[in-house]
Amino acid sequence: LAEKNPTVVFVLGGPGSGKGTQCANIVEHFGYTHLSAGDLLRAEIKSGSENGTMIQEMIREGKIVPSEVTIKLLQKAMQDSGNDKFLIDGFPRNEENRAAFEKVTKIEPAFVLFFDCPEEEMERRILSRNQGREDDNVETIRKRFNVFLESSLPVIKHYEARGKVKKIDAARPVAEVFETVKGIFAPKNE
Ligand code: UP5
Ligand code: MG
Repeated sequence: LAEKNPTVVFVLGGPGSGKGTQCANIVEHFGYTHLSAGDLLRAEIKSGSENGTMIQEMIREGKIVPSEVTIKLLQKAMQDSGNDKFLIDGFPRNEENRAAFEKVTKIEPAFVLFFDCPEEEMERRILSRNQGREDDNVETIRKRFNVFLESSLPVIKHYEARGKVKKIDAARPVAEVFETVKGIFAPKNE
């Protein structure tokens, strides 16, 4: 995989910050393949895999699934896609995820999109989503927020220190957020 020198963009932000929504827009305009780590894990539960029960329990508790599991799913999805440009949405979620991904894949992200959004707005969005996700209840949402602050923000800090983070005000309407996102992906012909 690394020999192909793929372009990887990590798309990070709190639960409900709009990662999936904006990734769908980016795919449409810029030819990336969207890989949501959460979606891959949920598909793994549905497929009845031997890890399914463990993954389901961790998601219900808002906990971070062991890196090996998530990285395997991401690698397979990257290989199967045939593409060489990826939006990796919702991963890495902690320093261990980040270090393991680099070690295993030898891939460094081109940059990191960080969707910054206040907690009240994220909670409002998740509670009105209604897609039957087992983690979309007030109790689990609180846990997801805490894990984000404690474990995921340090990953963003890591990349910030390396000048790789493009922070976006994600509290605005979808179309406005995408205007900003477009400016980051659009080729600049100066
Ligand atoms: N919406 C979106 N943008 C909006 C806007 N600008 N204005 C108004 N509404 C907006 O959006 C959420 C909702 O808000 C939607 O209804 C949307 O229409 C609306 P969405 O785009 O779905 O936000 P997103 O950031 O993708 O929210 P999501 O809930 O998917 O984020 P999480 O990070 O919580 O979920 P994820 O699927 O990544 O992870 C779930 C769990 O899986 C984790 O808690 C963890 O347990 C596990 N996990 C791992 O263990 N490891 C991983 O690597 C990844 C996940
Ligand atoms: Mg999502």
